[in-house]
Amino acid sequence: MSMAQSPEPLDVDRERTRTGMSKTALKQGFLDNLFYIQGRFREVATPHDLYMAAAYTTRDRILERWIKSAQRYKTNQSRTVCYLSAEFLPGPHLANNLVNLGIVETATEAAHELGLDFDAIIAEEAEPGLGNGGLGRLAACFMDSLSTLQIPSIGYGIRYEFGIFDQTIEDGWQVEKSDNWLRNGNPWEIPRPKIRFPVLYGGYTEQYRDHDGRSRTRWVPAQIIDGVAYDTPILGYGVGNVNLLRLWKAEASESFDFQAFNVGDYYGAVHAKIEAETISKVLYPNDEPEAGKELRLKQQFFFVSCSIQDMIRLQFNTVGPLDSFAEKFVIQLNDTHPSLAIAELMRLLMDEHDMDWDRAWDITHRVFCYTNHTLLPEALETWSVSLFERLLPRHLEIVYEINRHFLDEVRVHFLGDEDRVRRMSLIAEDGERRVRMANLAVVGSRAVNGVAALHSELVKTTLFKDFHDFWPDRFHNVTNGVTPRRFMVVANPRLSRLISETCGSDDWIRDLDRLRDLEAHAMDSGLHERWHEVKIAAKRDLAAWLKHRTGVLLDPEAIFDVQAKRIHEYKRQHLNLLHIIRCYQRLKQSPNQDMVPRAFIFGGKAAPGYFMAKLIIKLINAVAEVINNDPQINGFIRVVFMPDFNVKNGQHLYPAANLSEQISLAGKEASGTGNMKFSMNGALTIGTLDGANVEIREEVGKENFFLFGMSAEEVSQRQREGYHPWEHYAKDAELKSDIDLINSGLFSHGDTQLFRPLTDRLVNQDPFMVLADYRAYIACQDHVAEAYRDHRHWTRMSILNVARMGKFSSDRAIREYAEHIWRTEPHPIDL
Ligand code: H53
Repeated sequence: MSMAQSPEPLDVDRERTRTGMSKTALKQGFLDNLFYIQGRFREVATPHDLYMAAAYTTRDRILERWIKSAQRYKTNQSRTVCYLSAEFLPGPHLANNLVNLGIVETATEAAHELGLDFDAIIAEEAEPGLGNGGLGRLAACFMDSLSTLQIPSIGYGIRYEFGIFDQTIEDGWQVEKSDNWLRNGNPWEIPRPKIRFPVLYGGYTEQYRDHDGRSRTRWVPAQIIDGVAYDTPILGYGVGNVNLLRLWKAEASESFDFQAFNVGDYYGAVHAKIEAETISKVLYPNDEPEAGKELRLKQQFFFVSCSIQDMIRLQFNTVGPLDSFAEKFVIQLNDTHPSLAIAELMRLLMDEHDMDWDRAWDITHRVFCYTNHTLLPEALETWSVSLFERLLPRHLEIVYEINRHFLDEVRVHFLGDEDRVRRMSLIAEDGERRVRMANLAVVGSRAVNGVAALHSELVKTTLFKDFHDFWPDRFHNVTNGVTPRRFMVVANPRLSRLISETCGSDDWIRDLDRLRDLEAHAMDSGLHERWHEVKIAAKRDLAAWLKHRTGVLLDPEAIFDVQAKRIHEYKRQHLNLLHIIRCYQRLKQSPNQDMVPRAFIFGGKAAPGYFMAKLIIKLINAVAEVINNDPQINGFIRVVFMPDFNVKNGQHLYPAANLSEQISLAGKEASGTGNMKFSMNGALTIGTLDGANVEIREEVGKENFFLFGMSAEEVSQRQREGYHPWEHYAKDAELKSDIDLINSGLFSHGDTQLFRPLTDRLVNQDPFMVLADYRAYIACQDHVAEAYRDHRHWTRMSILNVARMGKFSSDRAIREYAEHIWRTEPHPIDL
């Protein structure tokens, strides 16, 4: 070999040393950070000190790329995606960043040589729970994919001081504990005290004439609060690109403090400070929130106003005049929570930057795009006009003006159809007048999308039918996806290694369609054996974790049947429970029958004010207590509730599941993303034709998916005909006896009333048609058990599930947004 072709490993070594990625550099960096940042030496360092030093060492390695990205984006004047979301659920950063930097092995070895337990260091990290569930986690997956696909982007949101509550279970009930995630410091964020914007509330508006004699509007607020930027770098996988997650913290505006001081009101000034800070104090813990809370509207306006002001600042810093704002930026609204941004951009362009209405509207409606995530009527945001006016008087005027222009167009297009005009109006006039945020979002955006094929279809034909009639080209579908870095590589290193070995490369991590290469090996018995071992190992890990946390011992040989997601009636955890009770009754009736052992595992938080959801948690735990302690059952079935399901704990669950429960009533779950995470980790799905389940089944093949239940079409037909749940209860003896067993007091120490609200609701109203799908569900579960007996066949199905999950990478979703909606290009940053 000539000198010119020096062997590759040497180059890699040299490069690693130069960029600080070598083992020696990592060790040195770690010890330096332990000493200079934490002020500790090895012998007295606490586990938290060790974690902080590891985090800073990792962050240091991201910073160079971050600065390079920022410089390059600025000189290129790159088109930037601004993802506005009231929630981000990134999960613990350390392991993910190590994966994306490509230094997991080096860091593990470095830690080992320093005599440290690397897994313990990683486990030390508290996760930023700045979201409730699917919507916030989707935002985090999208941030990962945007960076990996090298698309310049900024995620804008709120730096909640208290994220989603920590859940504990006491006497079977959910108990909420506040999540003080910043208590021990957050090594991943960089405060930017100079990036600070005033946010105005309340007061009144007035007309005045500017120096050219034009009539203008001025907003005289009653309160001003500052938003200060905190930046977290989001590194792409195997690339030099680092994008920004910019979260806003509320602080008292100094000018206001001084005013109070001047009149000697020291306490008043301090009080104003405390009040200001409440705005970013706590995340609302509802997954599909009901509108109405003043503080929530204040939060929404707070982060939206800071974010739009920041974009305008960036526009002036990079491109220049505001006329090209819609070329420089695209703003994606993650649900309606940030849709005030439409009115805020109009206000800033007109009132602060002298634009007339038509120019401002031309920019505004070219810059915004809106994603809808729900059809549930109770989750569609509206705000009472009186509250809106009190808090945002100028924005109400702007909303009215948008509405006036818009409804004029509607009237011309649909002559004489005043019913339609009423339905499409941004203001609901039946009863108390309310601002309809979803209508505002549709009118103010050039693209609207749903999050799975079925959902997007329903968006067009039901929720936004009138709008679709008017603007058919505005509507799109982008099926959700999840990042394989977090949910495969970080969560399931064993499976990831096995896949890479089987496929001969780890290219699948950036190109998930490459998982198809596994198909060629789906019959290979060597692979079957290893696949099974990987699954069993994950099940053992989970069993140990659950034993430690809950005291319940699971048999790793049993089917691990998992339902982990927010607790909500539409997701039908109680349908799952009815099946468990059925299994229990069968075993009691014939204890010697040959039943396939099952471990039923639940996880998920209930909104603190959602009584029925909390009662479902209590019932799960009550059923668990009886079954797990019944000597006749002898461990054949076990039930366990994993407390505090979040991103971190979920990482124990996905690798260990055999069966993934995706059993919402068809038409109710917009997409679901847990369904994708489980399937990517080799679980088979039992599910309805809801959300993305439809597409998962299409991809993995109907023979590799356990389908049951009514279709969305059948559901609406049943509803039209009139649905009478008590008929099912009366006709189906097993169903009746399962419900009666709950009412008997068996699960409640003889209390026959405790679960009555739940069983009465099922028998009398059953809004999510649990009883209608019960029989089909039980039959389908019987198929599952039979299928599990044939290990070879099951393993083959599991392999094929993973092999065919390529579509559900968030990289694919982001590529679709970039191509069809955003029209953005990658801007690679070389390593
Ligand atoms: O958004 C997910 C979907 C899921 C949907 C969820 C969601 C929230 O988490 C919160 C509010 C909301 O309107 C919708 O329920 O089906 O997968 C991401 O799109």
